[in-house]
Amino acid sequence: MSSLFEPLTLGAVSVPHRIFMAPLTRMRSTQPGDVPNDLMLDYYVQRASAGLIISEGAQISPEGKGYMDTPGIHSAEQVAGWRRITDAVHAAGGRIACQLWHVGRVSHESFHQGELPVSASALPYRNRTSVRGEDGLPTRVNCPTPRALETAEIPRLLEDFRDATLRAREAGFDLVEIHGAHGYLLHQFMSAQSNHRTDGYGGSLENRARLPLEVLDAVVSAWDADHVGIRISPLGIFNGLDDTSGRPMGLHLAAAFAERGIAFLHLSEPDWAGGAQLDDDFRASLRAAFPGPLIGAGNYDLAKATRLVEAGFIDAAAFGRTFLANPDLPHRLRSGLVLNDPDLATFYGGGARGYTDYPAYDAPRTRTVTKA
Ligand code: STR
Repeated sequence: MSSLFEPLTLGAVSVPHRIFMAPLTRMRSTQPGDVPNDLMLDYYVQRASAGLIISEGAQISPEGKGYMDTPGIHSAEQVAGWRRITDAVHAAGGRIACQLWHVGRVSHESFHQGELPVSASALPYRNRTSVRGEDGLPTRVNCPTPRALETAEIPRLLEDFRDATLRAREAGFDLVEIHGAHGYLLHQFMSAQSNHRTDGYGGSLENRARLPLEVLDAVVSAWDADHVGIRISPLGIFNGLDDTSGRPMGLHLAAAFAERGIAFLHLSEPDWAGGAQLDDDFRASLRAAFPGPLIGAGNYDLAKATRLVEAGFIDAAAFGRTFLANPDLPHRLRSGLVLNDPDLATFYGGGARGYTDYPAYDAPRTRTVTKA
């Protein structure tokens, strides 16, 4: 039996095995209001056998939204919707973390009453997002050049993260995960390519790391370090952002996370989006900088997850597309069963098709064989 099937403790939460469900945007919340609904409840309950479910990104504020029909975690109605989901996941024996999301510039003015999305700096860049088209279906559009957040707006942003954390607690989540990856707001501050600020949040590597760490401290202050994790993607090109100082930034952050004793660090590897594989040297330095629970993710299969856990580089493996297509993934991996293939056409938006209709593996009934 591989160590993937051994229990693990992440801060305040103990899990029975190390096969996690990665955060996956599915764009199926109820409108208006970006409210989690019973279709989402069915989807998460079907996947409750995960060691830990990490929810799809939930925007911490209306400003933090970047895609059509993603759920929020900033209104009472949203909290009520999530509460039904977390109660049902717990009743099914599972655990679920809330991913706190602010997309920054990966957004569109149609989500903000014509106002521009915010970022570290007002730099033109090339990327696309999904908005509602005239037919009501998601349609891809170019992201506009954002406006730069004023220094005086940062305290309000930190307050939004604090409020969202309080709401996630109220909604019954076991943990929160800050989305610091994939070219969204916090990553836009980390990268010297997207951050040209001249205040205390730009310039040196320490300054570019300031906002992510202040956000982390704000979130911890609304709960405690034992309930807070963060996801980063130090290497790779995501959402029009190229981070050339990813290695030193990743190691600087990992050490700062370790100092704070947070529940986990979640590493998203570049190869899920067609990037290079992480090398073992970088894995070893990250592990040395962050001795706490480390979750790895990025187009893993069982062999890769097993190797990384057994080598001590990570403690748990999160599966995205594989979990999306296989609601009973831990059982299938443990028993070496065949896997369903994910259907790309139904990833984002729509209803039950390609969402709650992936079948669990039907174990063939044991036939009573009558001996002659
Ligand atoms: C990037 C990584 C992440 O953290 C969250 C998302 C969810 C929405 C995805 C996005 C992804 C990649 C680009 C997508 C977008 C929805 C529409 C957009 C696929 C996976 C485009 O098609 C350009």
